[in-house]
Amino acid sequence: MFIHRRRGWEIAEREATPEAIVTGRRALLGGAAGAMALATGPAAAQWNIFGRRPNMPALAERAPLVAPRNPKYEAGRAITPEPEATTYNNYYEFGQSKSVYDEAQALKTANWKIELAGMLARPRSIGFEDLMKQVSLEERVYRHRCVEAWAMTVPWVGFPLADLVKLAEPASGAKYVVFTTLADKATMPGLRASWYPWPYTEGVTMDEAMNELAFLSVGLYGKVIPPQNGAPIRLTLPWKYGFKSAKSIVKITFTDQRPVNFWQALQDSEYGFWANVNPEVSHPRWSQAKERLLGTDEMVATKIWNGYGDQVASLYVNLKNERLFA
Ligand SMILES: Nc1nc2c(c(=O)[nH]1)N[C@H]1C(S)=C(S)[C@@H](COP(=O)(O)O)O[C@H]1N2
Ligand SMILES: [Mo]
Repeated sequence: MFIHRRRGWEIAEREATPEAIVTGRRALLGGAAGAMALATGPAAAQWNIFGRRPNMPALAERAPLVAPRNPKYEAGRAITPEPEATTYNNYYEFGQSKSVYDEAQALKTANWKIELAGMLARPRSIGFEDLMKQVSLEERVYRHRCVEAWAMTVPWVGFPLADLVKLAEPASGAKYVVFTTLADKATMPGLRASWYPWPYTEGVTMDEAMNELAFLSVGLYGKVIPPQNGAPIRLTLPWKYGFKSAKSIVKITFTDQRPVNFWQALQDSEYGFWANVNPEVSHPRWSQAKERLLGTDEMVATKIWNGYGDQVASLYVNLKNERLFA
């Protein structure tokens, strides 16, 4: 279980962890009792305050994957140090702590296929390598904002989601794109948490999928994406809370029905379909006004649409009655 020593300015990250809702274990480790257990128990030796092991194993070398940087997407703040972005992760299929990077090395990406399904003239399966031959890769530096109020700034390598949609040739009636991610019991210990609605799924509207910002990432920091960040291919939707950016995608479905995503299925009052970043709309259990930058732990103000309003605000002008920000 993830144990977190709290600083005055922080929300307790384990309270912010959606897992706390279902297990109700929040009370057990809250407050002074929790801090004491941490200071005296074996946990104190094993974890530092952000859940990272002090004696981190060396990370596996990754193959280079270099693509020209698209200068249009400069993030306006320092890039997060690579070891932070690759060792502080949310990937519940491998466990509920932030330190799943070593467990995640069990992910098998050889012969990866993505099923293209639903409202398509030609439903089919496409091999990852085959897909790579049909897209052109670029690098984009995007800000990432987790719903738990931590944030990072990452140079992703990938291609616009719009390019994949065009390649898939959906029927004109398709309104949503749904992403299903790998659920492999043999390699993913997190799947034993049977109260979660596996497999992890996410979805966006067709308009969102065609927006220039919507990105499919296959690399980061000039190298192939590691398992813990969603190898071999994951969504990157920088104006939405991080949980929308589904990792290790195995199926993409075009449909006219709005999907119910993983976190929404678990707790609709806290995690909805749209999940656009907005500092003024609090999570029911914490404020979204600020975010903690991985690496420096600096607290900075969160911006509406995570600062990407110029690109995405127009998508939502006719959707004022929707719950756009949670
Ligand atoms: N399949 C899958 N995708 C996922 C998650 C997950 O648990 N499983 N966590 C999400 C959350 S909450 C966040 S913040 C980002 C984290 O991405 P990172 O670990 O690369 O920073 O992945 C998202 N995609
Ligand atoms: Mo997240």
